[in-house]
Amino acid sequence: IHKSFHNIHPAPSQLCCRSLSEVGAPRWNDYEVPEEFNFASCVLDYWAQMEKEGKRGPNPAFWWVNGQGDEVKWSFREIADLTRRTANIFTQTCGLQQGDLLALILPRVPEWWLVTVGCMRTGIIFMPATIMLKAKDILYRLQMSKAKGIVTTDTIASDVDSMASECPSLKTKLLVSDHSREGWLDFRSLIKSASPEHTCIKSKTVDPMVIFFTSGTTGFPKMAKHCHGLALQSTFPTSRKIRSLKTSDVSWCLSDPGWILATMGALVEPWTAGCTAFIHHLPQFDTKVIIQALLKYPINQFFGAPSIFRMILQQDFTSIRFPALEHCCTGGEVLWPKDQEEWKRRTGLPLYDIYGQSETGIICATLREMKIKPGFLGKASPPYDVQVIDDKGNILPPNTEGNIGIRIKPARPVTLFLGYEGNPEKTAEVECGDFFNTGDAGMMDEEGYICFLGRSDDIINASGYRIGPAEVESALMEHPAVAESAVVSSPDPIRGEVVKAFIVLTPQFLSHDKDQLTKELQDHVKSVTAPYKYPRKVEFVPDLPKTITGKIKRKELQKKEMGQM
Ligand code: BCO
Repeated sequence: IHKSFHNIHPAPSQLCCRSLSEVGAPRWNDYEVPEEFNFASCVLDYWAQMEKEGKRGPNPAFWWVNGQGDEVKWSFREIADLTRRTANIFTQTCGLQQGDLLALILPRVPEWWLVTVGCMRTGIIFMPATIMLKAKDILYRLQMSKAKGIVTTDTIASDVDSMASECPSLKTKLLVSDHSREGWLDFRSLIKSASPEHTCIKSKTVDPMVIFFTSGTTGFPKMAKHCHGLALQSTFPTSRKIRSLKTSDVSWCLSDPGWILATMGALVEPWTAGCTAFIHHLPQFDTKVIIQALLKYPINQFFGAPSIFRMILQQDFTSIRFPALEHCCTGGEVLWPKDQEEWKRRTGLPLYDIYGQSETGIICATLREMKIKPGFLGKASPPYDVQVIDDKGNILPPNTEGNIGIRIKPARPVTLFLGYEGNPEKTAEVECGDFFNTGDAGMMDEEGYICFLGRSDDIINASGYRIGPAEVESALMEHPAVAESAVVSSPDPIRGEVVKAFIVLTPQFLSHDKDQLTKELQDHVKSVTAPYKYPRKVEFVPDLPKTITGKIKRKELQKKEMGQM
């Protein structure tokens, strides 16, 4: 546990091409950093080559269904062809270049996978975001990033058009739709005529690849920038033991394409293993559809946030056997031991936990071969050296509560984000001595298992969504009924936590019906920002607790909410 990252970190070497000559999935050692790495050429094209040589089975690499009878199945060779075409659309038709930023706001449609790999091939930095974003969220992202391009769908395109004049950097708009739209390039038509000949860039492992927007306690989301090395983590022997995916597996990761969980769990991880990434369009979350899909399709690997498992367990069944399902994995929020037990009791399957952040990829995991310790996340996942630290960055002894930290000195792990783009102050804030401070409180036992004990700051994790209170408070303040508000986390039996707003009303709304006003404020938040952030609980209060300097004491409200006061 205490071994220094530096001592086990060999010198970078040129390894990328080596993998292509090996039989078996491309892999690097847990701490090996090749000088050059590109997921498209090193991993995806490898599997396409294996297919060509008859060394991979006939199961598809990608299998998409929409529940209405439509289905897309692609082999690795087809994906290689289609993503090369996508790369040519970006560089030849759109004139985008390596290092340019592209906003990627799509639901679970096959084109999301093409755009992601197309960006990797060209070195265009993609910025995934959820389709739930509203106009203001999108404007913020386009302006913050100075994105040169956007790929999105009909529902978002009109918002983009309405604010185009405020985004001077935005030159290219690509629409994924069956209809055309003035001023937009039609992705589905272009891909048919684009050339399938494209040479993947020779990216350095440390060259930027992707930016995830991630919420903080104050202000609006920050841009966590990752290099191509992020995708390297899934090739490491230890990471491969998390789910032990085989080429014959059918893996379903339910995450919305806007989150790092989808980039890693629904694309990088299954394709590194050469297996099938199964996707259900699922425009609306519906537990019954999930259960039906698990019964109908040969899905043997299932991955989603704990809330999804809890919601399935809410359904009226005492026992269920999903015919193909072998392994279930969860992450993104706290997994409670009682849900793990209940899932095992009713489905016969253990539920394995992983832990990570938008800044990190997977930090800890309970590998398939490890014993599950209920209430623990698992152990450090290489290349991370994870320690529980105090506020100065000193390593704490076992069974002592502190902050979960990742060692960054003397060497920064290549899978850790490069920093918050354009925000060196915030990047410096999360560094603590020789460690990156996750901001999560935790404890490690004598065996190296780590447990999660909550956030050290005000960030809310509601059913796996990381929500900054300031974002919700700012949305509430736009409503004339709100004089002041304070947003905190509130415990919830299904979603783990939900957003709760304490609201001081303006005088003219004091006499309004409170239930009606609650609904109006919830709808208001859903209409001005991504709806997953809306306060599921609202309490009207005469005033808010404040410090003598007038700062709202969120912590006090939080403690009250947790029943600790
Ligand atoms: O609850 P309501 O029905 O009142 O509201 C829901 C939706 O109906 C509503 N909505 C959605 N689109 C809308 C809209 N309203 C207006 N306009 C629209 N366009 O908004 C609310 C959405 O809330 P939700 O998504 O929390 O609820 P839902 O649909 O019940 O989904 C439940 C979950 C569990 C499927 C969902 O919460 C979920 O997907 N959670 C997991 C998130 C996740 O994947 N996190 C991982 C992040 S990455 C990470 O942590 C790093 C790990 C390595």
